[in-house]
Amino acid sequence: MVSTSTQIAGFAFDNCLMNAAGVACMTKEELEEVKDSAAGTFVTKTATLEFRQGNPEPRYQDVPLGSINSMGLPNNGLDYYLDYLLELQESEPNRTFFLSLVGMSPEETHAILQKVQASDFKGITELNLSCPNVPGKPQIAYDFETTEKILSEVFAYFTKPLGIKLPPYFDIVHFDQAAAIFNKYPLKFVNCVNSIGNGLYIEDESVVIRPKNGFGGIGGQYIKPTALANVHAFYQRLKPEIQIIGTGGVLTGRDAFEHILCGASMVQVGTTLYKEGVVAFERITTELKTIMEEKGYESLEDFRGKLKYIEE
Ligand code: RRO
Repeated sequence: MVSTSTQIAGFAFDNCLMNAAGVACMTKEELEEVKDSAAGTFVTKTATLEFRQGNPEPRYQDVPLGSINSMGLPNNGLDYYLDYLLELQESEPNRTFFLSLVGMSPEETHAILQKVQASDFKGITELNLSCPNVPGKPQIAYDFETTEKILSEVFAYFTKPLGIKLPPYFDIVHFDQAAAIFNKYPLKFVNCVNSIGNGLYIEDESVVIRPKNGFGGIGGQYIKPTALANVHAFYQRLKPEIQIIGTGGVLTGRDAFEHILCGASMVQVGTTLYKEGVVAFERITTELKTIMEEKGYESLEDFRGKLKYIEE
């Protein structure tokens, strides 16, 4: 009997696969589809305090090895997602769902988190510190001073389960510095990684998305080695109470297996879900279970974080 069940922040999920924020999660209809698929749970599109139209279209493009996007944080506003999650708590009391959010300023982030804190929401909150696509707004988690200030202020009032969505880091010193900050706070998880920010994809002689003259976040096959490096770097550095969610380049069960081997407790699917639809969850789960069976693993605990190194 092979199981891909997992836990995050003490909540149980019957499958470790779910959507990545931004894909199949803008509307209740899309969220319902993920909820009723083989996925273990869902996360909402990152919500701001108010509705946002986002950047002009075209702003997302599938490309052969992945995707490029500059959506610009379009979303239906916090209340839309929070009200839906509060309804689900009544109709699906045995399941736990994720709410993604961030403000357009630190003040707005606090206003949103204070609303969530004051609400009856019993699920898990993911604070997105890594949106690469709002013109003039840098990816927050590349600025360690701002990140630390936000976290210290948030944990002065926020007592519900909270994790953060991170951008990919590319330097060992940055892994060390970021982990040292995160270890000071009662975070339940870090999610590695958001898209690799500000790539450029060209077809013939032109960019393929309108905003920012074609610059956008890269997802899919391109980013798996970077995602795995971030998952494992934080798995090695964070205190055990902070779990890792692995996101980036998950096309197959083998990709999910590698994320878990690097330390992930939950694995998110973005570009592949966009390209294939929710049937991807069943396929990837079956592929992951087949690998586990071949290796004699019954649960994720049997191999989570057990990446092997080449000894001297
Ligand atoms: O909406 C977006 O442009 C977007 C966001 Br908030 C994010 O976190 N990551 C991404 O690739 N796109």
